[in-house]
Amino acid sequence: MKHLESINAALERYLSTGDMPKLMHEAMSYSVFAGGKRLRPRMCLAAAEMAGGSIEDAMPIACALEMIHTYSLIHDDLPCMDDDDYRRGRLSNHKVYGEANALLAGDGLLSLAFETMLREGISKVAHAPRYYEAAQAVAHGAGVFGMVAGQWADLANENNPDADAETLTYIHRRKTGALITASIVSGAIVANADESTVAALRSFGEHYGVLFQITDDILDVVGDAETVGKTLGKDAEQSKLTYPSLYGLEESRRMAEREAELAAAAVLPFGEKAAWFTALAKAALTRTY
Ligand code: GRG
Repeated sequence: MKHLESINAALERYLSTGDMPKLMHEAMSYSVFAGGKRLRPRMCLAAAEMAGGSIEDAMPIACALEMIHTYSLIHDDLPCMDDDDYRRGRLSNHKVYGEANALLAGDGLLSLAFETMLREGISKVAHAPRYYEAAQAVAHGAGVFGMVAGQWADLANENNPDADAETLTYIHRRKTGALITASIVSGAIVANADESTVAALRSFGEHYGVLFQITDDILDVVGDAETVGKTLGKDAEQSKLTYPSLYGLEESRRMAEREAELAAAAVLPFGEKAAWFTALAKAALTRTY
């Protein structure tokens, strides 16, 4: 898979920078190196590449995105949130290290993400002048305007009989879509892309985010737990508002196809240069994990 090895090598390096408690490092590494798809860092690097930028300049931002994503999964699995025993095909972090340590491992990854971007940015801004603007896009997608707000709204609407399609859209644009969009937008910005390129990639990210969430919801109903690597059927068990529960499986599949088309259309003007993104959107429709 493109860039996978270099992303993993950089993550190893960033996670081992400086002196920290051994068990804390182990708990953070346990989840980071549990075999995730590295979707967000790969999107960031692909956007930087498409916009003519350097992979090396984008790498700290790409890795920060994966650290933030991993922290969100660790926290989401905690008993006070989704209470999940399995993640990425193995026991979730709190099942191995205990709740308090899992909470801190997540906190550690979140702050290490920002420390990594800030530290590496000092040497990179000379050739990537918009480095900090890209880092700000990551903060925007991860925090109170993005993923954290989405998770908040998700929890707030559990067992809410009035939650409707608008609520579902609000939740997923933020919980899942915002960090995905930030991944691609930050990659374009660090590569000094012009406004129209950033806008086109943002539009791809927004449609891809919805597509990804619809297919995630579908997998929760019809997926194979071993392949997906987590407990399935939890959405229905927790009466969660999902695309299949609101629209049914068939209509959800149609909606996913529509979002894939819209995502591909957003990057159409870039032709062959955007081939990786077009293929990504197509592959999401048939993903099994
Ligand atoms: C705790 C602030 C906070 C947020 C949690 C990510 C998240 C928000 C909740 C996880 C619940 C969930 C199933 C979200 C749907 C989409 C999603 C983020 C799936 C997991 O991402 P993948 O498939 O995972 O990219 P890997 O393991 O491949 O990296």
